[in-house]
Amino acid sequence: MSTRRKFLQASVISSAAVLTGRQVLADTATLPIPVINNPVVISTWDFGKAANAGAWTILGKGGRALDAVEAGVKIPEADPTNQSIGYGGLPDRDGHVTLDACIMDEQYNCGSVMALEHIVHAISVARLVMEKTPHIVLAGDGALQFALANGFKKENLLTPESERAWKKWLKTAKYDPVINVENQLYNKENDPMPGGPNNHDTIGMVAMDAGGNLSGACTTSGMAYKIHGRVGDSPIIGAGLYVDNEIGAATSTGVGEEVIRIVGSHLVVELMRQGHSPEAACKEAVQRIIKRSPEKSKKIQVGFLALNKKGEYGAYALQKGFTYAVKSGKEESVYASKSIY
Ligand code: SD4
Repeated sequence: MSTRRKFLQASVISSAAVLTGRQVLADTATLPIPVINNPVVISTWDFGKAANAGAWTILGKGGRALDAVEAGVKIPEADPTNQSIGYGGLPDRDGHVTLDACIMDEQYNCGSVMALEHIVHAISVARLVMEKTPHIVLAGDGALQFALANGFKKENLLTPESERAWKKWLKTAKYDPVINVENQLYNKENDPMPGGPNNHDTIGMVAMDAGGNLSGACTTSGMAYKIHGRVGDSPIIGAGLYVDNEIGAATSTGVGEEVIRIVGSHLVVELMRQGHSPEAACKEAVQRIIKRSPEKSKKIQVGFLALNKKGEYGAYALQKGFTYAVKSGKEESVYASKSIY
């Protein structure tokens, strides 16, 4: 290493250490980034709290963010009471539970599975696609075949509760995504989705480890009662999740079609690159959705959350009711996101 580079590295470490009272690991000769909160993990919705605790078993011991986000999102994937992710997820309109998931590390490595059936831990299949294949995305039968060839067990993901909800929905068979239940617009008497108000949710999780590296994971059974084969934003790198280790990471939840159109998570990261705080970047992305379709945006939910390289985080949603969970050495909290409406 050149003397100049060594000198720059030393000044990165010492200036960051002065600012934070802690040694920051830096391997590039860039401007000092005062890390104020790491390790830290953030994830979507109230159930993110249990997922964060799973991630913390790794982050708290100085483990890698990538391992932490995988371990974290596996918690709701395996939870049959969570009807929006993994085992117990609500099916598509034909009764198939189809999973979408993706994962991304600090070096732009990423892997994804789309419309995967019969495997509880879609996120682990996505990680294997990233690590063991020359590809990024495997879909449908090919993804299942790959999972089975790599030792994953074939299981029935449709629980009796989710099957009951689907059969109830079949009576009207009207595809009409419902905004999260806490939302003021949601009216139980008029529930357009008799299968249950929570017909969509997703876990998106982003984390920074003690070494200052970022990773993210996103996994879902997608929009309930969707057309068979429909893929949402969650397994699309840049839409449902994006990680740029120099800048930050972002993930999304809500009606995926609207997120895909604006490449939402990538947009949030790029806005942070331009100097926006995580919350301001998420707000700007939400406003982009409103700009395209002001009327439609009043009837759907989309939420983003983001973490920057300093360990600052924030979120923003279209509607009230979006919550997110945070865990760091300083706190374990669930916050209500700000929203436009
Ligand atoms: C999708 N974004 O499949 C997912 C579903 C979701 O809150 O997050 N709903 O479009």
